[in-house]
Amino acid sequence: MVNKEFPKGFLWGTAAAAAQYEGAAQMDGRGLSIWDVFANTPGQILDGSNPSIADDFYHTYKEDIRRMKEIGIQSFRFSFAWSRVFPEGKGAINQKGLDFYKRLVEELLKNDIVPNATLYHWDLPYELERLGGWLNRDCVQWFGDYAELMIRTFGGQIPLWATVNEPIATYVGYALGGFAPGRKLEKFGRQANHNLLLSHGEAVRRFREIAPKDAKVGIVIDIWNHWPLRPDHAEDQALALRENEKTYRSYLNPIFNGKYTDYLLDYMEKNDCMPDIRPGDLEAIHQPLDFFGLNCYNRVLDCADAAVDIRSAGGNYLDNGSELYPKAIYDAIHILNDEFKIGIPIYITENGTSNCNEAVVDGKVHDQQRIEYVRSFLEWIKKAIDEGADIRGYYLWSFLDNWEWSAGYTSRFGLTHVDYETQQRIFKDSAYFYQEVIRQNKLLE
Ligand code: LGS
Repeated sequence: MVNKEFPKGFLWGTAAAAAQYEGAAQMDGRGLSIWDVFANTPGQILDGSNPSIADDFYHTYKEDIRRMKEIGIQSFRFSFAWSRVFPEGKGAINQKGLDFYKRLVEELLKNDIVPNATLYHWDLPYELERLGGWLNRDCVQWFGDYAELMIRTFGGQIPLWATVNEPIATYVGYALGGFAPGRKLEKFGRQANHNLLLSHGEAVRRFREIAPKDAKVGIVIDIWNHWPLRPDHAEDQALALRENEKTYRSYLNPIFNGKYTDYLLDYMEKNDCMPDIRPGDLEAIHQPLDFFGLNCYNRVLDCADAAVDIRSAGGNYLDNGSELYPKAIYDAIHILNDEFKIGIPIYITENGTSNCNEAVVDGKVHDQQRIEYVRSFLEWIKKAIDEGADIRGYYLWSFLDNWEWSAGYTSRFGLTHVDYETQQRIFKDSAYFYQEVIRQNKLLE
């Protein structure tokens, strides 16, 4: 008989980010972030919304934590809003902002929910962006000082820390313009990424100096592995290779191997986007970590011929238009363990799926596709564990529907439906499914 149980002590959680949950954007001295400003630029957010209210979690956290408890959530991954703590990104501390996180962490601990904190989940203080943001090398010092304050304040209470969530978002914000701050130059993207990695290294260095011994630090990276749509076409193969090198591998290589690959260096040289890399930088980035946070939602199929329909290769598709390919997470785990030989435990820090409209009928939301999605990803995670991968936990994105960056409120990822007019919460069917998974600590049929 196949053993369907997850290892004892496997941590079941949900993940969130400050800008997507908290709201209270002008409350108690919080400074603006680049996302507040970006969202108020016409045309940037699909539904023209901004994150100033979101889930109003700043005010509802107690009730939401009570609801997490009801589902059996064992750990809550959240991020600190840098501009709540340092309204100008540096200099004067906003005590009221820091106090909010003290209340939040206390409430989680009171409910036996393990806090898992991310220092940077995309919401750079706007005052720092005015100084060049991640393009200004001083960001290493700014981020280091901010990280130090948070580690000193919460190091004894929070066992799991991530420096940065998905560094690629910074590339999207500086090279492609699709995310805040909305800059559009490949060279900016590469420079911002390099400085962000340096800042990650600085936060790890400070962590080692001041954090209690049993607190762990890692980084969260998303792996969207690119595959050639037509495996026998050299152009598709080349495209997939290039995309992989330019995306997640451009972070994994410096962090775990202490170098940028020749492939990437050559690309940056030829495309006039080589960042300012100084002696000692790669050593500063390449530091031992305690765990890896893997975000994985899907794979990407690449085709060099734009006229070919990607779906022509077959496969399963969800109502939201994306492919359901749960093996993506198994492949990602293999990339980390076999290819990069990271040698540290992995937490799945995000996985989940969205819908535009999820009808509430008689007080219920029948989100069968989310249940299928989560079930199928868990199967592949379990297979990896059975084959020896050291995976310690799973964080479903997300407990609540929330403000989904450029998609605004149109993309619902929650186990809980949120009515943004009234802030009323309703558990979807998937919340009860997850409750049962957690209760039994095993794969369900
Ligand atoms: O909100 C973010 C989640 C949701 O989906 C979170 O803050 C990020 O860290 C992360 O990138 N997230 C995420 N990524 C996957 C986007 C999937 C888009 C599916 C499009 C369907 C047509």
